[in-house]
Amino acid sequence: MNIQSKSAPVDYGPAREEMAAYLKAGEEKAYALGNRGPIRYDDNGAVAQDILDAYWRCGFYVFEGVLGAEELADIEVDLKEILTRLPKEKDAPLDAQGRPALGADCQAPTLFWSKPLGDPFGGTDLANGRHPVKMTEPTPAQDAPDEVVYLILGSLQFSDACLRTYAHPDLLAVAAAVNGDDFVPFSDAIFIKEPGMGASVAWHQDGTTLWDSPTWDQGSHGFNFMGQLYGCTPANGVWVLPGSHKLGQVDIKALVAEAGSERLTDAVPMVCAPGDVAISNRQALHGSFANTSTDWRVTLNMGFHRRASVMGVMGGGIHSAPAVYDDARIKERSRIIGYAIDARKQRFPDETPFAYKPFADADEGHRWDDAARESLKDYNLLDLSI
Ligand SMILES: O=C(O)CCC(=O)C(=O)O
Repeated sequence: MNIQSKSAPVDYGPAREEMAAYLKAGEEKAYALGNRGPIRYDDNGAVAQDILDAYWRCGFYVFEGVLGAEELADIEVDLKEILTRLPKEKDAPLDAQGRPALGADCQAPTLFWSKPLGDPFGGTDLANGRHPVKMTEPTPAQDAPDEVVYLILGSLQFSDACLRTYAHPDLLAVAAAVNGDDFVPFSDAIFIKEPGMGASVAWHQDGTTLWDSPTWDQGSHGFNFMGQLYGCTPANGVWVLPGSHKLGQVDIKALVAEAGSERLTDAVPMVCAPGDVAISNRQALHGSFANTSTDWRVTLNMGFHRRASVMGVMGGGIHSAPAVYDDARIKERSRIIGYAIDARKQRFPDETPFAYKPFADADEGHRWDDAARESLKDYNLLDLSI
């Protein structure tokens, strides 16, 4: 890893020792769960049933070694470009070199800022109040900037490399195995947890709309793939309460009170090497701590739903304006799958591309070119947010 960190070392303050013990114990528990390994298929070409079983048992799975060196190098090139194109400071129209800043001309929400090591959502009403408890906010180094970008939404419009990863054939095979052949997009993002600066994401469950549906089950609110450019550790990675995706809405305040801090008993980290991709059920209780470690975490989030979970449903309003999702909306938002498959085919011509059934059935092709790239501007206004 060769991107520079801007800040001096920091730690968790008075909780540093408890935190270190919690991280170590959590990692041991995570490795004992039996939910990690490469993506494997059975003799009929279906994703191995034991992988799916472990995913449904735990609510997450770590797929090891999915993204190869070439793909990671492409992503890193784009990441560095993205970092240099960020606004000079929050809401500035220009980057540090005086060029139009990334996302400055977008209508859709793109850049999310936080004070270094802060928790912008915890204990607020933001995002339908789904993050009820504020996380500890350790003290950043004196030389840290006032605010940093920790989340970029609509990320596939900013990086061809991320778009190509979105169409990784093994990942889309898993998407089909989990959400059905007619799976649809949800939302895409890059989480950036810079050493000594990266914000917390307070404990939450992602789903907002189907908890009381008569057809609710453990997969109703879909999942996120979390592709790791530099890997992730207990200190900077996402933690999950295993099995919580089956429980309905959990009482997060009660769990924190029971544990005596935000170090929830029984939660475990999703520990990944560079190129690993976790799949995380959106109903599972999850969150991440402020990154006081010396390691970068850059996660490509790629979310997918069952078509039946969004069709005819009123969106939850977090990622996009509330609307009832119909066939036309779903089709328009799904175009990006076609573009991503073609973009990947152009970059990795020897790989067998994923065949997305809804497009194959409709005999629809998508060509990734400059016009398609232009058409993706603000595509996340149409995120299928449930
Ligand atoms: O990457 C993180 O730190 C948080 C991810 C998350 O909360 C999510 O994807 O819903």
